[in-house]
Amino acid sequence: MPISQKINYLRLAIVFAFAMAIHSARAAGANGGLPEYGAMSLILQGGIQIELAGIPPGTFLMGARPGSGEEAIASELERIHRHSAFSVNGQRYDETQRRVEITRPFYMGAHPITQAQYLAVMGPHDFHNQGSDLPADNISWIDAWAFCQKLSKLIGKNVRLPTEAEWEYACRAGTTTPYHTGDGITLEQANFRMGTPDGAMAAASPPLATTPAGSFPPNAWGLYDMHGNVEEWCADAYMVYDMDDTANPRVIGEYDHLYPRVARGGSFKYLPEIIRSASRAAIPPFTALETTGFRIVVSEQPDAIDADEAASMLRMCVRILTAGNEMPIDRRIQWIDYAYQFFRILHPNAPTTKYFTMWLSQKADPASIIDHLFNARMASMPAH
Ligand SMILES: [Ca+2]
Repeated sequence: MPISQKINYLRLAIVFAFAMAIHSARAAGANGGLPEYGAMSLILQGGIQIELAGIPPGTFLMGARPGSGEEAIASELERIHRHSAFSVNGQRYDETQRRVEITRPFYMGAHPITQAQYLAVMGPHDFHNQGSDLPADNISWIDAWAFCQKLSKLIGKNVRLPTEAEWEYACRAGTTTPYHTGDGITLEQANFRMGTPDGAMAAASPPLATTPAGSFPPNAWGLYDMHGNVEEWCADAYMVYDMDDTANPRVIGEYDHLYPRVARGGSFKYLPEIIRSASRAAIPPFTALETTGFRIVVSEQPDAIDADEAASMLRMCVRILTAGNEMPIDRRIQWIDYAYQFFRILHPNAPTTKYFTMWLSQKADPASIIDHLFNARMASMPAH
Protein backbone atom coordinates (compact mmCIF):
# COMPACT_ATOMS: atom_id res chain seq x y z
CA MET A 1 0.00 0.00 0.00
CA PRO A 2 1.51 3.40 -0.95
CA ILE A 3 2.27 5.71 1.95
CA SER A 4 -0.23 8.35 0.82
CA GLN A 5 -2.97 5.73 0.84
CA LYS A 6 -1.87 4.57 4.30
CA ILE A 7 -2.12 8.13 5.53
CA ASN A 8 -5.60 8.44 4.06
CA TYR A 9 -6.70 5.26 5.80
CA LEU A 10 -5.19 6.54 9.03
CA ARG A 11 -7.01 9.85 8.61
CA LEU A 12 -10.26 8.01 8.00
CA ALA A 13 -9.66 5.83 11.06
CA ILE A 14 -9.04 8.92 13.20
CA VAL A 15 -12.23 10.58 11.95
CA PHE A 16 -14.20 7.41 12.63
CA ALA A 17 -12.66 7.06 16.09
CA PHE A 18 -13.54 10.69 16.79
CA ALA A 19 -17.09 10.14 15.52
CA MET A 20 -17.51 7.14 17.78
CA ALA A 21 -16.16 9.06 20.77
CA ILE A 22 -18.72 11.82 20.20
CA HIS A 23 -21.45 9.23 19.82
CA SER A 24 -20.51 7.58 23.12
CA ALA A 25 -20.51 10.94 24.85
CA ARG A 26 -23.96 11.73 23.47
CA ALA A 27 -25.49 8.29 23.91
CA ALA A 28 -26.94 9.29 27.26
CA GLY A 29 -28.50 12.43 25.76
CA ALA A 30 -32.21 13.09 26.11
CA ASN A 31 -33.34 12.60 22.51
CA GLY A 32 -30.64 10.42 20.99
CA GLY A 33 -30.01 13.20 18.47
CA LEU A 34 -26.50 14.07 17.43
CA PRO A 35 -25.10 17.39 16.34
CA GLU A 36 -23.43 17.59 12.95
CA TYR A 37 -19.92 16.24 13.33
CA GLY A 38 -17.26 14.65 11.21
CA ALA A 39 -18.77 16.35 8.17
CA MET A 40 -16.86 15.88 4.94
CA SER A 41 -16.87 17.67 1.61
CA LEU A 42 -15.94 16.09 -1.70
CA ILE A 43 -14.68 18.62 -4.23
CA LEU A 44 -15.57 17.86 -7.83
CA GLN A 45 -14.47 19.37 -11.11
CA GLY A 46 -15.30 23.07 -11.32
CA GLY A 47 -15.26 23.41 -7.52
CA ILE A 48 -18.65 21.72 -7.13
CA GLN A 49 -18.92 20.16 -3.67
CA ILE A 50 -20.79 17.21 -2.22
CA GLU A 51 -21.39 17.62 1.52
CA LEU A 52 -21.62 14.52 3.68
CA ALA A 53 -22.68 14.03 7.29
CA GLY A 54 -20.91 11.59 9.63
CA ILE A 55 -23.25 8.82 10.81
CA PRO A 56 -22.30 6.89 13.99
CA PRO A 57 -22.74 3.15 14.41
CA GLY A 58 -25.72 2.04 16.50
CA THR A 59 -28.79 -0.12 16.86
CA PHE A 60 -32.34 0.80 15.85
CA LEU A 61 -35.79 -0.60 15.23
CA MET A 62 -36.33 -0.84 11.48
CA GLY A 63 -39.92 -0.90 10.21
CA ALA A 64 -43.34 0.16 11.46
CA ARG A 65 -44.12 0.05 15.20
CA PRO A 66 -46.28 -2.97 16.06
CA GLY A 67 -49.76 -2.10 17.26
CA SER A 68 -49.45 1.52 16.14
CA GLY A 69 -51.44 3.53 13.62
CA GLU A 70 -48.33 3.32 11.48
CA GLU A 71 -48.49 -0.46 11.33
CA ALA A 72 -52.15 -0.18 10.32
CA ILE A 73 -51.18 2.18 7.46
CA ALA A 74 -48.42 -0.20 6.33
CA SER A 75 -50.87 -3.13 6.34
CA GLU A 76 -53.43 -1.16 4.35
CA LEU A 77 -50.82 -0.12 1.75
CA GLU A 78 -49.75 -3.73 1.49
CA ARG A 79 -53.35 -4.81 0.94
CA ILE A 80 -53.94 -2.19 -1.77
CA HIS A 81 -50.74 -3.00 -3.63
CA ARG A 82 -50.79 -6.75 -3.17
CA HIS A 83 -51.65 -7.24 -6.83
CA SER A 84 -49.86 -4.21 -8.26
CA ALA A 85 -47.27 -4.49 -11.02
CA PHE A 86 -44.43 -3.97 -8.54
CA SER A 87 -45.77 -6.40 -6.00
CA VAL A 88 -43.13 -8.86 -4.83
CA ASN A 89 -44.34 -12.05 -3.22
CA GLY A 90 -47.59 -10.14 -2.73
CA GLN A 91 -45.94 -7.83 -0.18
CA ARG A 92 -44.65 -4.63 -1.60
CA TYR A 93 -44.96 -2.84 1.70
CA ASP A 94 -43.58 -5.32 4.19
CA GLU A 95 -42.49 -3.22 7.17
CA THR A 96 -42.35 -5.89 9.87
CA GLN A 97 -40.28 -4.34 12.63
CA ARG A 98 -36.89 -5.84 13.49
CA ARG A 99 -33.90 -4.72 15.51
CA VAL A 100 -30.95 -3.91 13.25
CA GLU A 101 -27.40 -3.08 14.15
CA ILE A 102 -25.24 -0.81 12.02
CA THR A 103 -21.80 -1.78 13.26
CA ARG A 104 -19.70 0.72 11.33
CA PRO A 105 -19.78 4.49 10.97
CA PHE A 106 -20.23 5.95 7.50
CA TYR A 107 -20.70 9.24 5.73
CA MET A 108 -23.96 9.98 3.98
CA GLY A 109 -24.73 12.74 1.46
CA ALA A 110 -26.43 15.62 3.27
CA HIS A 111 -28.64 16.08 0.17
CA PRO A 112 -29.76 13.92 -2.72
CA ILE A 113 -27.19 14.26 -5.53
CA THR A 114 -28.02 17.49 -7.36
CA GLN A 115 -28.10 17.97 -11.12
CA ALA A 116 -24.90 20.08 -10.98
CA GLN A 117 -23.14 17.29 -9.09
CA TYR A 118 -24.45 14.63 -11.46
CA LEU A 119 -23.31 16.65 -14.47
CA ALA A 120 -19.82 17.11 -12.99
CA VAL A 121 -19.38 13.34 -12.65
CA MET A 122 -21.45 11.77 -15.42
CA GLY A 123 -22.06 14.46 -18.04
CA PRO A 124 -25.47 15.52 -19.43
CA HIS A 125 -28.63 13.66 -18.45
CA ASP A 126 -32.28 13.96 -19.41
CA PHE A 127 -33.62 15.41 -16.15
CA HIS A 128 -37.37 15.82 -15.73
CA ASN A 129 -37.53 18.93 -13.52
CA GLN A 130 -34.53 20.97 -14.58
CA GLY A 131 -32.31 23.16 -12.36
CA SER A 132 -28.72 22.83 -11.15
CA ASP A 133 -29.69 22.84 -7.44
CA LEU A 134 -32.59 20.46 -7.96
CA PRO A 135 -32.01 16.80 -7.19
CA ALA A 136 -30.96 14.63 -10.12
CA ASP A 137 -34.19 12.90 -11.18
CA ASN A 138 -35.19 10.47 -13.91
CA ILE A 139 -32.39 8.29 -12.50
CA SER A 140 -32.44 4.50 -12.72
CA TRP A 141 -30.76 2.28 -10.11
CA ILE A 142 -28.12 1.48 -12.69
CA ASP A 143 -27.46 5.22 -13.29
CA ALA A 144 -27.02 5.73 -9.54
CA TRP A 145 -24.81 2.68 -9.22
CA ALA A 146 -22.61 3.81 -12.13
CA PHE A 147 -22.33 7.31 -10.61
CA CYS A 148 -20.96 5.77 -7.42
CA GLN A 149 -18.48 3.62 -9.34
CA LYS A 150 -17.20 6.60 -11.29
CA LEU A 151 -16.94 8.91 -8.29
CA SER A 152 -15.12 6.14 -6.37
CA LYS A 153 -12.43 6.11 -9.03
CA LEU A 154 -12.25 9.92 -9.19
CA ILE A 155 -11.70 10.43 -5.46
CA GLY A 156 -10.12 7.12 -4.41
CA LYS A 157 -12.72 6.33 -1.73
CA ASN A 158 -15.52 3.76 -1.52
CA VAL A 159 -18.59 5.59 -2.80
CA ARG A 160 -21.75 3.48 -2.92
CA LEU A 161 -25.50 3.58 -2.47
CA PRO A 162 -26.70 3.25 1.12
CA THR A 163 -28.11 -0.09 2.16
CA GLU A 164 -31.81 0.06 2.95
CA ALA A 165 -30.99 -0.34 6.65
CA GLU A 166 -28.42 2.46 6.58
CA TRP A 167 -30.94 4.70 4.85
CA GLU A 168 -33.69 4.17 7.43
CA TYR A 169 -31.25 4.36 10.35
CA ALA A 170 -29.90 7.69 9.08
CA CYS A 171 -33.40 9.00 8.28
CA ARG A 172 -34.64 8.23 11.79
CA ALA A 173 -31.56 9.82 13.41
CA GLY A 174 -32.58 8.34 16.74
CA THR A 175 -36.34 8.87 16.36
CA THR A 176 -38.92 6.06 16.63
CA THR A 177 -41.89 8.02 15.20
CA PRO A 178 -43.25 7.62 11.63
CA TYR A 179 -41.25 10.68 10.52
CA HIS A 180 -38.04 12.18 11.90
CA THR A 181 -40.23 15.23 12.51
CA GLY A 182 -42.50 13.22 14.86
CA ASP A 183 -45.93 11.64 14.42
CA GLY A 184 -46.77 13.97 11.54
CA ILE A 185 -45.11 16.08 8.86
CA THR A 186 -46.10 19.42 7.31
CA LEU A 187 -45.47 21.26 4.04
CA GLU A 188 -43.02 23.51 5.93
CA GLN A 189 -40.92 20.43 6.71
CA ALA A 190 -40.73 18.51 3.43
CA ASN A 191 -41.78 18.40 -0.23
CA PHE A 192 -44.63 15.91 -0.67
CA ARG A 193 -48.26 15.87 -1.78
CA MET A 194 -51.19 16.59 0.48
CA GLY A 195 -54.30 14.72 -0.53
CA THR A 196 -56.39 11.67 0.03
CA PRO A 197 -55.67 8.08 -0.98
CA ASP A 198 -58.34 8.26 -3.72
CA GLY A 199 -56.24 10.90 -5.49
CA ALA A 200 -58.03 14.11 -4.49
CA MET A 201 -55.51 16.89 -3.89
CA ALA A 202 -55.79 19.11 -0.85
CA ALA A 203 -56.07 22.87 -1.40
CA ALA A 204 -52.81 23.38 0.51
CA SER A 205 -50.84 21.04 -1.73
CA PRO A 206 -47.66 22.56 -3.21
CA PRO A 207 -46.90 22.55 -6.93
CA LEU A 208 -45.89 19.06 -7.98
CA ALA A 209 -42.19 19.51 -8.64
CA THR A 210 -38.88 18.91 -6.93
CA THR A 211 -37.37 21.63 -4.72
CA PRO A 212 -33.73 22.88 -4.54
CA ALA A 213 -31.28 21.39 -2.04
CA GLY A 214 -31.68 22.94 1.40
CA SER A 215 -35.29 24.14 0.99
CA PHE A 216 -36.39 22.38 4.19
CA PRO A 217 -34.78 21.82 7.61
CA PRO A 218 -32.45 18.80 8.05
CA ASN A 219 -32.97 15.96 10.50
CA ALA A 220 -30.96 15.71 13.74
CA TRP A 221 -27.98 14.18 11.91
CA GLY A 222 -27.78 16.93 9.29
CA LEU A 223 -29.58 15.12 6.44
CA TYR A 224 -31.96 17.08 4.17
CA ASP A 225 -34.93 15.86 2.12
CA MET A 226 -34.98 12.33 3.57
CA HIS A 227 -38.78 12.59 3.47
CA GLY A 228 -40.13 13.50 0.02
CA ASN A 229 -38.59 15.48 -2.89
CA VAL A 230 -37.00 12.57 -4.80
CA GLU A 231 -37.27 8.98 -3.62
CA GLU A 232 -33.80 7.55 -3.16
CA TRP A 233 -32.29 4.34 -4.52
CA CYS A 234 -30.75 1.97 -2.03
CA ALA A 235 -28.26 -0.79 -2.81
CA ASP A 236 -30.62 -3.61 -1.83
CA ALA A 237 -32.91 -5.75 -3.91
CA TYR A 238 -36.44 -5.66 -2.51
CA MET A 239 -37.30 -8.55 -0.18
CA VAL A 240 -39.58 -9.26 2.74
CA TYR A 241 -37.40 -8.59 5.80
CA ASP A 242 -35.33 -11.49 7.05
CA MET A 243 -35.80 -11.43 10.82
CA ASP A 244 -32.44 -13.18 11.37
CA ASP A 245 -30.41 -10.81 9.21
CA THR A 246 -29.82 -8.13 11.79
CA ALA A 247 -26.27 -6.77 11.41
CA ASN A 248 -25.55 -4.55 8.40
CA PRO A 249 -28.15 -6.31 6.25
CA ARG A 250 -27.73 -6.03 2.49
CA VAL A 251 -30.06 -7.96 0.17
CA ILE A 252 -28.35 -9.16 -2.99
CA GLY A 253 -30.44 -9.32 -6.19
CA GLU A 254 -30.45 -13.08 -6.50
CA TYR A 255 -33.13 -13.49 -9.16
CA ASP A 256 -32.70 -11.52 -12.34
CA HIS A 257 -32.03 -8.07 -13.66
CA LEU A 258 -35.71 -7.10 -13.49
CA TYR A 259 -35.94 -7.92 -9.82
CA PRO A 260 -36.91 -4.66 -8.09
CA ARG A 261 -34.55 -2.52 -6.04
CA VAL A 262 -35.58 -0.49 -3.05
CA ALA A 263 -36.22 3.25 -3.22
CA ARG A 264 -36.81 5.08 0.06
CA GLY A 265 -38.34 8.24 1.46
CA GLY A 266 -41.10 8.87 -1.09
CA SER A 267 -41.24 11.85 -3.42
CA PHE A 268 -42.82 15.24 -4.18
CA LYS A 269 -45.75 13.36 -5.74
CA TYR A 270 -46.49 11.04 -2.85
CA LEU A 271 -48.89 11.23 0.07
CA PRO A 272 -47.51 11.60 3.61
CA GLU A 273 -48.26 7.91 4.34
CA ILE A 274 -45.74 6.90 1.68
CA ILE A 275 -42.88 9.21 2.71
CA ARG A 276 -42.55 7.71 6.23
CA SER A 277 -39.13 6.60 7.54
CA ALA A 278 -40.20 2.93 7.23
CA SER A 279 -41.91 3.18 3.82
CA ARG A 280 -40.48 1.01 1.07
CA ALA A 281 -40.88 1.23 -2.70
CA ALA A 282 -39.84 -1.53 -5.10
CA ILE A 283 -38.81 -0.44 -8.61
CA PRO A 284 -37.02 -2.40 -11.36
CA PRO A 285 -33.36 -1.32 -11.56
CA PHE A 286 -33.49 -0.14 -15.17
CA THR A 287 -36.55 2.06 -14.62
CA ALA A 288 -35.99 5.83 -14.37
CA LEU A 289 -38.87 7.95 -13.07
CA GLU A 290 -39.42 11.67 -12.55
CA THR A 291 -39.55 10.77 -8.84
CA THR A 292 -36.31 8.75 -8.58
CA GLY A 293 -32.95 10.13 -7.42
CA PHE A 294 -30.32 9.05 -4.91
CA ARG A 295 -27.82 10.06 -2.28
CA ILE A 296 -24.39 8.56 -1.78
CA VAL A 297 -22.55 6.92 1.10
CA VAL A 298 -18.78 7.02 1.63
CA SER A 299 -17.49 4.28 3.88
CA GLU A 300 -14.70 1.83 4.57
CA GLN A 301 -16.90 -0.93 3.09
CA PRO A 302 -17.00 -1.15 -0.71
CA ASP A 303 -20.14 -1.81 -2.69
CA ALA A 304 -21.22 -5.41 -2.11
CA ILE A 305 -22.37 -6.20 -5.65
CA ASP A 306 -21.49 -9.83 -6.42
CA ALA A 307 -20.77 -11.81 -9.57
CA ASP A 308 -24.34 -13.09 -10.05
CA GLU A 309 -25.70 -9.57 -9.73
CA ALA A 310 -23.09 -8.17 -12.13
CA ALA A 311 -23.76 -10.95 -14.65
CA SER A 312 -27.52 -10.32 -14.70
CA MET A 313 -26.97 -6.56 -15.05
CA LEU A 314 -24.50 -7.14 -17.86
CA ARG A 315 -27.02 -9.34 -19.70
CA MET A 316 -29.59 -6.56 -19.40
CA CYS A 317 -27.14 -3.93 -20.70
CA VAL A 318 -26.41 -6.09 -23.74
CA ARG A 319 -30.10 -6.66 -24.33
CA ILE A 320 -30.76 -2.90 -24.23
CA LEU A 321 -27.80 -2.17 -26.52
CA THR A 322 -28.94 -4.71 -29.09
CA ALA A 323 -32.66 -3.95 -28.92
CA GLY A 324 -32.38 -1.95 -32.15
CA ASN A 325 -34.37 1.04 -30.91
CA GLU A 326 -33.40 4.61 -31.62
CA MET A 327 -31.17 5.49 -28.71
CA PRO A 328 -29.32 8.84 -28.67
CA ILE A 329 -25.60 8.34 -29.20
CA ASP A 330 -24.55 9.73 -25.79
CA ARG A 331 -26.97 7.37 -24.05
CA ARG A 332 -25.63 4.45 -26.07
CA ILE A 333 -22.08 5.29 -25.00
CA GLN A 334 -23.31 5.39 -21.42
CA TRP A 335 -24.86 1.89 -21.73
CA ILE A 336 -21.63 0.55 -23.16
CA ASP A 337 -19.79 2.11 -20.24
CA TYR A 338 -22.25 0.50 -17.78
CA ALA A 339 -21.83 -2.85 -19.51
CA TYR A 340 -18.08 -2.45 -19.31
CA GLN A 341 -18.19 -1.75 -15.57
CA PHE A 342 -20.20 -4.92 -14.92
CA PHE A 343 -17.84 -6.78 -17.21
CA ARG A 344 -14.87 -5.62 -15.10
CA ILE A 345 -16.50 -7.03 -11.98
CA LEU A 346 -16.81 -10.41 -13.69
CA HIS A 347 -13.41 -10.25 -15.39
CA PRO A 348 -11.21 -7.97 -13.25
CA ASN A 349 -8.01 -9.19 -14.90
CA ALA A 350 -9.14 -8.97 -18.52
CA PRO A 351 -6.31 -7.14 -20.29
CA THR A 352 -8.00 -4.60 -22.57
CA THR A 353 -11.27 -3.18 -23.80
CA LYS A 354 -10.69 -5.25 -26.96
CA TYR A 355 -11.35 -8.34 -24.88
CA PHE A 356 -14.61 -6.74 -23.75
CA THR A 357 -15.63 -6.12 -27.37
CA MET A 358 -14.88 -9.74 -28.22
CA TRP A 359 -16.89 -10.92 -25.24
CA LEU A 360 -19.84 -8.77 -26.24
CA SER A 361 -19.73 -9.96 -29.83
CA GLN A 362 -19.96 -13.57 -28.64
CA LYS A 363 -22.75 -12.91 -26.18
CA ALA A 364 -24.95 -10.74 -28.38
CA ASP A 365 -25.81 -10.33 -32.02
CA PRO A 366 -22.30 -9.55 -33.32
CA ALA A 367 -23.35 -7.29 -36.20
CA SER A 368 -25.46 -4.97 -34.11
CA ILE A 369 -23.17 -4.79 -31.09
CA ILE A 370 -20.14 -4.07 -33.23
CA ASP A 371 -22.16 -1.42 -35.03
CA HIS A 372 -23.07 0.12 -31.67
CA LEU A 373 -19.47 0.06 -30.50
CA PHE A 374 -18.22 1.51 -33.75
CA ASN A 375 -20.76 4.34 -33.64
CA ALA A 376 -19.94 5.02 -30.03
CA ARG A 377 -16.23 5.20 -30.80
CA MET A 378 -16.81 7.53 -33.75
CA ALA A 379 -18.97 9.81 -31.63
CA SER A 380 -16.39 9.99 -28.85
CA MET A 381 -13.58 11.05 -31.22
CA PRO A 382 -12.71 14.75 -31.24
CA ALA A 383 -14.01 16.60 -34.30
CA HIS A 384 -11.43 17.66 -36.87
CA1 LIG B 1 -35.93 12.12 -0.43
